[in-house]
Amino acid sequence: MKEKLEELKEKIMPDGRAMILAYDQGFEHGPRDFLGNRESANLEYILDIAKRGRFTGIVLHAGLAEKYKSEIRDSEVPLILKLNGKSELYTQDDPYSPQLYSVEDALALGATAVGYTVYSGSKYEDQMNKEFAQIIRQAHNKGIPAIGWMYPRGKSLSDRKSVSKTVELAVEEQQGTNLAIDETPSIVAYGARIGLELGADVVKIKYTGSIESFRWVVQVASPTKVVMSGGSMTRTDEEFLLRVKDVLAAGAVGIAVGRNVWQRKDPLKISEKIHQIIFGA
Ligand code: FBP
Repeated sequence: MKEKLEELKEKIMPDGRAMILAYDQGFEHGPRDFLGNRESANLEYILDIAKRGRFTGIVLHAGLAEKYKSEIRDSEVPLILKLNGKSELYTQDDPYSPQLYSVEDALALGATAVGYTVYSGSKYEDQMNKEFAQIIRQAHNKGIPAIGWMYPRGKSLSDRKSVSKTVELAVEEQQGTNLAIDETPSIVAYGARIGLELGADVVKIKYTGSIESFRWVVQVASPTKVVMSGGSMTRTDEEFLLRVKDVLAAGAVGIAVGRNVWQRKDPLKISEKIHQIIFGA
């Protein structure tokens, strides 16, 4: 199984680099994310970007993965099946994203890897830690990599009260910056570290605003690999590309992003530039 695990890691991270297209936003944010580029509501359009843009993986929930199983297989873009999810319609201070699918489901759909979101800091974090730990164990038993969307959030963070030493540090780090509390180095590093401690092969985390601070995050997550999450579309291509350069300079293996690619007028153009930065070609 160890060999298979290494082989599948190499598939989503050829030459140790990752360029993953995230497409679970239809569930997480809803169709509002598709309004600016309405073609993006269609998986065939997205799959074409993933294929021609030379992405090393595409993230989907099981519904689309099942409906487009043969198209995904024919595209040869590795499928990363997201096993949990929640909508934004019911908002609560402390989020919980329940497990909806299993590692077995992922294998049946031909997935190369599985993904799961953990909201560390939420009052439901124990439940998510438990689910993700179990998923990692099952995935590794089957020789399939597990990616953690490590997104600390919840009332303990948003209140910015002195509930923990980490939140105190994070509030200090916010001074004089535009960083949201969940983008501060202390919070992002803690989320990344939990991913490592749980056994994730890769953690997907937010950018902390500088190469130096991101380098620390990569260090505390190591040997788990780090990919940067995209966030909402930046004003210019250059702004986003600079972030990609920064995280690579800090030791990340790449990115796992969605809106910054498929919300743009010309997704293939930016994909080409991202590929150039990550793979040098
Ligand atoms: P983006 O690059 O579009 O931000 O996607 C990354 C992602 O992690 C998605 O996989 C997920 O649907 C979304 O962000 C979650 O966003 P939020 O931070 O708003 O919950």
